[in-house]
Amino acid sequence: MKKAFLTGNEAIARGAYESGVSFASAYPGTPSTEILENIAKYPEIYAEWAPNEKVALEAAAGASMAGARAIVSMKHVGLNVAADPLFTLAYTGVNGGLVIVTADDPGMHSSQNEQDNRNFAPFAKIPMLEPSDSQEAKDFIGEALKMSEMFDTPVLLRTTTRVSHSRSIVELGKRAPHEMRPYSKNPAKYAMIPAFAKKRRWSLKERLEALERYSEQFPFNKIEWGKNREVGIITSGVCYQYVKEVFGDEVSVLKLSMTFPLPKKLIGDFAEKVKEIYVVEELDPYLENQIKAMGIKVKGKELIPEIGELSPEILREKLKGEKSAAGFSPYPQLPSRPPVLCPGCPHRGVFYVLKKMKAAVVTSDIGCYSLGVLPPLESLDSLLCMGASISMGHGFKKALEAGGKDDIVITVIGDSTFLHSGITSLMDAVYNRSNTVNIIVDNSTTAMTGHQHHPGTGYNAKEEPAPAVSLEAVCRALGVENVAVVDSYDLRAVEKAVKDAMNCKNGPSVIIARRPCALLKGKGPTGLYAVKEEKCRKCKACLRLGCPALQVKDGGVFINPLSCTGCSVCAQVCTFGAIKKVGDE
Ligand SMILES: Cc1ncc(C[n+]2csc(CCOP(=O)(O)OP(=O)(O)O)c2C)c(N)n1
Repeated sequence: MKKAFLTGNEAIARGAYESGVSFASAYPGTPSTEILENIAKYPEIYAEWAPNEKVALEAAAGASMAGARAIVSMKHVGLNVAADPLFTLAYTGVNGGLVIVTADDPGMHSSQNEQDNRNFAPFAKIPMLEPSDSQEAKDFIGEALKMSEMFDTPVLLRTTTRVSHSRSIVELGKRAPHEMRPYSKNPAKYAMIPAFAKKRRWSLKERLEALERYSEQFPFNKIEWGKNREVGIITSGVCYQYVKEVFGDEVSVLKLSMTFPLPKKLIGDFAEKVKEIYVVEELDPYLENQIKAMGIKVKGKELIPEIGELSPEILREKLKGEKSAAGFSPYPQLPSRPPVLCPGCPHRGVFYVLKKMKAAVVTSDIGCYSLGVLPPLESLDSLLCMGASISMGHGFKKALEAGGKDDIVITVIGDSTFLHSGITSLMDAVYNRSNTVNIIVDNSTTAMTGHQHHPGTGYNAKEEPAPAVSLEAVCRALGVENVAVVDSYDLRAVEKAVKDAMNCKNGPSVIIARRPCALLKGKGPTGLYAVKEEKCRKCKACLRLGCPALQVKDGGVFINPLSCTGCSVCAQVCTFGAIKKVGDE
């Protein structure tokens, strides 16, 4: 038996491969991104980046309807975007097995909110599995596909950051090719007009009852009897690892792997045999509330925090009263290092210009450019969800106008985010005649999640050439009359474009500030800039760019040659001509 040391995400990809999945779709989002990146490496599986999670799920639903085994993956907030097809998919069911992976981010390492997507399972009436390590992550994909086909239902597989990104040993198997199931026309199953949906609602109820019986037998829902039966702990996912690390076999544990529908009888049996029960779970009292509703007395959230990630240290403190001397951080003495835009980031100059503009508001979106909210750039006012910048700016502008004001409203959105959900917002601004200034900061990639391709980059998920959507053509086709394209590194051009757009009164303007991300291989700027000490007045105006290559030394500024990319933006900002390209003079 071959073994490998895999992350949860790599193991999920391996599980898809071994289980004969032939269609995979996703939109990137931490901590889920590497699932599709790894699936794309298998030539046997068709893999694609979709423009957003709703499209990804719908495409996977189509592949499943055709009879293929399909997988779709996304981060927790991605499931909000995909919620519309999700809820009705529970009614239609599947043909080939369909797994929906939702990767949650307790503690918000890389997210705008903290969301416990286990709640989606009972809400959408879809069964759910929760792996607690990489071996289970791989195995549960096979289990989920089997369950999906057996019960004619999509299945949710929910991970969290620590399962997605931690490595553990996985036994590898061979690919078991899956025969395409034949598709036969059946509108009563696949076309959810009310008359058909009403009937499917009843079969959905029967399916959930059957799934609950299945959950009682599901071998990965298991009791591990400890040395004593005074204390029993019910847990799932990564929390199972924390419980084992802290208590070993001191206590008895009911490990739930199928967390919807719950195996009520198994839980009841366990409860009868232990004296006191604790529910150890991250985020919401999801298990706790359901177990309490069964009439079983448990302790949970009165002891264990419902905000942020859990850890063995937190459990030790809350359940054993043992305080960790070092606190919860292994290196509490280290200063915190907030994230910053990279040296050479093309977004930096745009924010430098925006800070000078007297706009009533600059609504932003989600991407690397969100960092423009922080000092020293501080040019952004809002961040809500992907695609919200243009629509929020539109609403802001209309509200100002209703109050008799004509102040400037600027919006900022990335290229991947524009294609994800910004297009419809811009359509709204055109349709409803909003005089907003909309800047698409186009760095030709989905940088924030690690450089994934999107429909505008000219390449697909397998790095093969693909048709590239033209952002300017899309904007013009939507009816935007004022579309300008500028080089993000050219501060004068950016400033002129913004000022011109601010004077336009015939609907929304779009400025596409374009420059590839400086970290894209072979696409970044070249050269090196240095400070001419004799010309430097030590005014430190260049530090307002917040470029990590610019450092204070002996009261003046020094450009670290190891970090400088040669983007030239600092040289444009220096009014004394003290920053020069090395080799130019
Ligand atoms: C619904 C949803 N899906 C995915 C994400 C993760 N995510 C945040 S920003 C982003 C895209 C960033 O790309 P782009 O807009 O091009 O900006 P860049 O980071 O390249 O500057 C992604 C995928 C999210 N926050 N919300």
